Amino acid sequence: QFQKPGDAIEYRQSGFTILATHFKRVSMMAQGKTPFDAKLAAENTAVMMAVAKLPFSAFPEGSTTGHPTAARAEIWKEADKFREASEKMISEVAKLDAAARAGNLDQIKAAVGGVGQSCKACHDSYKDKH
Ligand code: ASC
Repeated sequence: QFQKPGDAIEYRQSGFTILATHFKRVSMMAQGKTPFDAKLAAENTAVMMAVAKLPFSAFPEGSTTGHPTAARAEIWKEADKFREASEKMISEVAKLDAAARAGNLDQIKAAVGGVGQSCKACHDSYKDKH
């Protein structure tokens, strides 16, 4: 699927960057730091829906050998738990997307919290601090 480990790393990091970029736009609205625009919120969550699962196709075993990244070895040692954590994030993103499509700011605020927690939970276990 990926020619070299570096290709997988670039792909998954790019995916997380896109995800975080569009999440930030929605969370800024949820925090009242930018004006709430229901259509814009839903456009951003649609991108999140499309992208959320993609990085998890790009964690081939051994891909950090010779390519140090923030990815911890536990990703592969606890592959089932890592998959569960990824599925949790994806389901939280789906809730946020539903809230945005409904144009419900209170639901969006709650769902932004859920997505943020699911990002953080995975980082705490599987991402080196740097
Ligand atoms: C973000 C972002 C994350 C999460 C995390 C939540 O906006 O880029 O990685 O939220 O900080 O705790």
